[in-house]
Formats: sequence, structure tokens, C-alpha cells
Amino acid sequence: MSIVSAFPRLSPEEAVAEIFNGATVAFSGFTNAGAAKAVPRAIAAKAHQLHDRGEPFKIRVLTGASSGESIDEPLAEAEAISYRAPYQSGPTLRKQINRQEVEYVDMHLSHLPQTVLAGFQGKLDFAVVEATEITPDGRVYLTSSIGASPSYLQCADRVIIEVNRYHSKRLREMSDIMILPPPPHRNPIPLREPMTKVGYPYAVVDTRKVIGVIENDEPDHVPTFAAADARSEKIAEHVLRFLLEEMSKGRIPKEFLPLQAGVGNVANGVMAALGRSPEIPPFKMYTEVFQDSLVDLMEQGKLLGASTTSLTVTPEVLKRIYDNMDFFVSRIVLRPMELSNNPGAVRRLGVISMNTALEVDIYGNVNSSHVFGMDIMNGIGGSGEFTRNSYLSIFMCPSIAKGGKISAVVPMCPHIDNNEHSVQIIATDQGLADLRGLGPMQRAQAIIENCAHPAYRDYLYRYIERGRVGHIRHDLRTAFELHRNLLKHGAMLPDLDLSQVS
Ligand code: 0RQ
Repeated sequence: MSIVSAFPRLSPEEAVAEIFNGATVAFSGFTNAGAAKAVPRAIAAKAHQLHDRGEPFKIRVLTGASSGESIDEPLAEAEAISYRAPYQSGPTLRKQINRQEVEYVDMHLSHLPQTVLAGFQGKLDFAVVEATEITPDGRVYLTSSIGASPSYLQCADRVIIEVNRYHSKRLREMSDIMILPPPPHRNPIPLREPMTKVGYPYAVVDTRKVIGVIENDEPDHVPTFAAADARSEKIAEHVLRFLLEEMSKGRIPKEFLPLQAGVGNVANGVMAALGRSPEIPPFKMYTEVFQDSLVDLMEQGKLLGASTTSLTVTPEVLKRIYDNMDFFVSRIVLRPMELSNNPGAVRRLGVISMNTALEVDIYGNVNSSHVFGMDIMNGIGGSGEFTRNSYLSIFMCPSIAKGGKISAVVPMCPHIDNNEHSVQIIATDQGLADLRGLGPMQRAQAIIENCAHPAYRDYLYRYIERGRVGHIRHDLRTAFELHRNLLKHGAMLPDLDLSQVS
């Protein structure tokens, strides 16, 4: 008997027949990796049909993390989302959230599984999970991400499985799955180094809940990253120099420490630069997203192993992995996000974290998520759990944006995702500020001098001079003057000659 045939085989349209207006639907996917594909499209089509007939249809959407092209984009275009958690990065959904048409809960990612288990997200009506296989006894072998799928399979009332033939069945050899029991019944997680496995190669579902199985062979829609630009190269240079200095001072051991890198071009560029440096020894990663550049590093022997929750790689790179599984299965561990991002594990392993900011303030508070403190960009993602608990917490961003109309260093961030108590190092294309051991006014000096673009330094120094003296110096009348200028005039310093800003 075919393993799939133990469950009804459904068309996507049949699978979504029971999904009702107001349902909470939890999808697999951490980024586009391992995201459900056929079902979200079918739900979007159903929403279009019902809306055309004048009938309401919106669902509450949970995933592992963002899921752009596969889930958020089709559903948002169909105006079919009423609520979204824990992270998104889709252009259409972002606009709907910022118009307050969609309620969005921007969460620390490792918190999500326990909030689902505890019922904080309400009842999960459906889980839609991509798998390489579901066995008749309910073992579900997941695909290119684990994310929160094991918890969704456990907690949802009804389950739809997308069996995707594109993915290698050997992904199970990388998978390490467990669900943390609710407190107070938690034991220490016995992770002593990034590659230790502590769980099972499969997630589990009560087969009585399975509505059916849809088969497909669609690759993950992971977009190609642009090559690192000149500013990213500079940031990478500064971070690399800093890490080498830390090694020479004996503050990073000679066997190095596990790295975490956020998503995006800057992080991809920094990882590539670390890989090129002969002085950085071969290292491991304890991270949440495994990106294209890491495959090169693994093949070169520079990256010895990586713990992650998703293989967020382009289809060409994923094929390279699948074609050489004998090499990769022993070097990659795929875990649920409550383990990949677990604060205790991050602290124990001594991770060096590298995440990206939209802006930083002169005291070291970081805004990664809300432009003007009002408009969501993407979300905090995993940056909080890594930053707070890492041995070295680094934030990176270009010193200016939009051709110099925006300074990434500001007097006060109007929204703070990671605060001065957790952020240790800030790097921009201008240089790097090491904030460890510095008091507020020393931090301000280090950040303005090393990280701010020269065109904005005078303004920032004058801001401090006119501030009211306290432990931290601020002028509450003008703390957001740069942001107000940007809103009103389209530039933080409207009189600045941008042709002189490079
Ligand atoms: O807009 O494309 O219209 O020009 O913001 O900026 O420089 O292209 O940077 O793509 O790396 O994204 C923080 C958003 C950076 C991302 C953020 C404008 C700028 C541009 C994007 P345009 P860049 P990136 C991993 C862990 C979440 C936290 C995290 C992010 C656009 O890295 O979402 O790291 N991080 N999580 O012009 C207004 C400013 C601006 C600004 C830049 N100060 N004000 N706009 N821009 N600075 C994720 C997971 O956990 C899954």
C-alpha cells in the first residue's frame, strides 16, 4: 500500500472546502522554506470567489516566520487575512497591516510554540503542513524547515498535509524534533554543542485529525539575494576586523564560537567575508536561517556544521544540497524554532549574533521593525532571543538610507526591538562601536564618532549638548526632530546637500 494512500488524496480545492470564515489556520514554513504552497493558493482562490459573491471570508494566519510568495502574498492579495503572527515580510500584507486592516502580532519567534500549546493564540482550527511523507501511524517527515510545524500538528483540530515530491526524503536525517513540555515539567535541553541532536527525525500527528493529503512537486520560492553592495562590504570589513581583534586578545577562543546571522544581503555579505578570511578558523553556526552563502562555506570546509530551523536557499542551491546529501546530512541539523532560537542554548553555546537594524540611537537602542515607530517593515524575528543571550551581540546597518535623506543613527529610536542593555556592538559602513563596559555618554561618543555618517555627526553632538543632564541625556522637545523632518520634508535634515553625501 502506498504510504500516502492511507489518507484520502485530495485536490487543493477539496482540501480547503471545510476552511471557514474566521478560522485560524497554521501553516508550515519558516521564510519560504518548507512553506505550504497549494493550499494557501486554493484558500486565496476561495476568498476571491466568496468576495465576488459579496460573502465575507478572512482567516487568522500563523506560520513559523515570514512566507512571502507562498502564503502571505496570495492570501493578502485576496484580502483573506484578518490576523497574522509571528513574523511577516510581504509587501502587500505589510501595507494592509499599516492601514490597520490586519491585526499583526510581532513576536519573539521561540515563544510561539509555547503560546500555541498554552492556548494563547486561541483554538487552532487547521494546520497545513508540507512534508516529504506521512506514515499510516502519524509520523510526519518535514521538508526544508521545521519552524513551528510540530506544535501546529499537535494542537490543530484538523490537519492537511502537502506531500511535496520535490524535496529530498533524506531531510529526515537532518531533522531533530521535540516539543518542549509546558512548565514546570521542563528538563534542561542537553545541547552542549551546535550539532548535538536531542529529538526525533519526525513530527507526530493524531491521524484521526488528518483531512487528507495533497501531492505536489513545487520548489520553495526563495528569491536570489543581490550581491553585497559597497556599504555591506564595508560593514563586513569592520565586523571581520573586530572578530579578529577579539581572537587575538583571547576573548574568542582559538576554535572560535558558533555564529548566528540574520536574513538579508548584509548578513549574507558578512558571512561570505568571514568565509574568505584565512585568519578566521573553521567554525560552526547556531542560527535560525541557513542562507546560500553558507553552502559555499561548507563545501570549502570553512563552515563545519550548522544548526538551523530552515534551509532558506534558492532552488539551485537546494538542488546542490539534495544532490550531495551524503556530504550535507552530517553537517546540518534542522530543529523547531523553539530550539534553534532557544535563549538557554544561545547563552550556553556562547553564540556570536549578527543582526540588522533599520536605525540605532546614540545610546545603543535598536529599531529593526517600525519606521517612524509606526509602520511595520517586517518584525523582530529571532533577533531578540539571540541578541539578549549571545556572548557577543552585534547589530549592523548602513549609516544612511535613501541617498542620505535618512541617518541610521538618531537621537532616540521611536520604537525599540533590542535595547542598550543587550546590544553590545554596532557596525555601519563608517566603522564599529564596541559598547561593552561603556556608560551612556561614552556610548554616545563611540556611536556618533564611529557609526554615524559624517554629515549627521554635528547634529547629533549638538543634540547631546542641548539635552537635559541625567544619567542619560535627552532633549525631549527635539528627540524626534529628525523623524518629524523626514515625515514633513522627506529628509531628516532638509538643508543637507545630498550631492555631498556619499
Ligand atoms: O527600503 O528598499 O525602499 O530602499 O528599509 O533596508 O538596507 O535594504 O536592509 O533588506 O537588510 O533590511 C532591518 C528591515 C533591514 C531587516 C531590516 C529602508 C531602506 C530599504 C530595507 P527600499 P536595507 P535589509 C532574522 C532576524 C528584522 C530583525 C532581524 C529586518 C529598506 O533586516 O527585517 O534581523 N530585520 N531578525 O531604504 C526608514 C530607516 C531606514 C529605512 C533603511 N532608518 N528609516 N527606512 N530603510 N533604514 C529574521 C528572522 O528572524 C526570520
